[in-house]
Amino acid sequence: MTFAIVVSRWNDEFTSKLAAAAVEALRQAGADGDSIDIFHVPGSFELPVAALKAAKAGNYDAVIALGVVIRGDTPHFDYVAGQTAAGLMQASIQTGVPVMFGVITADNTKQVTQRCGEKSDNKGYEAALSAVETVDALRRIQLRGEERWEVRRESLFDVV
Ligand code: INI
Repeated sequence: MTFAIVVSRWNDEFTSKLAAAAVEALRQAGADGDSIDIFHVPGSFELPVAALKAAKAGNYDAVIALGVVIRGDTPHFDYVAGQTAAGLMQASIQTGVPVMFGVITADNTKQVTQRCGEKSDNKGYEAALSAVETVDALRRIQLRGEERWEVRRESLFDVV
């Protein structure tokens, strides 16, 4: 499996931990260094366009988008968080390539810290494992569908 990790530089002290944990999870799942590419973008708002580009490149089985959006005093949070989530889903559905939502949306840095810990306490780690599981599920769906088509084709052939 090959993976693109797109990471926001905004709140870099946290997003770097998400990226490190994502790589750790992928390596533990059997991915080697050559099968993981990491790309940085300025903020979470730019994650969807980067994820779409990676998904369209055709060389990645999954894209893992990592960011941290923290609520402030203005409605800015709602626009950034909402559009980031919607854009990532759109990139995934539009291309058929799984795009993982490894974006922490939080009210404060304490909540963020709790989600940047070790293994399952880290949103990047969790997103990476979800990527592996989803790629595997999609491959099994594809194979099973092809097998079913083969069975149907053979039965049609018998009739003719
Ligand atoms: N980007 C984030 O990833 N997290 C934030 O908390 C954040 N805040 O708070 O503003 C943020 N803003 C930048 C935004 O993602 C874009 O990079 C910027 O608007 C340029 O398009």
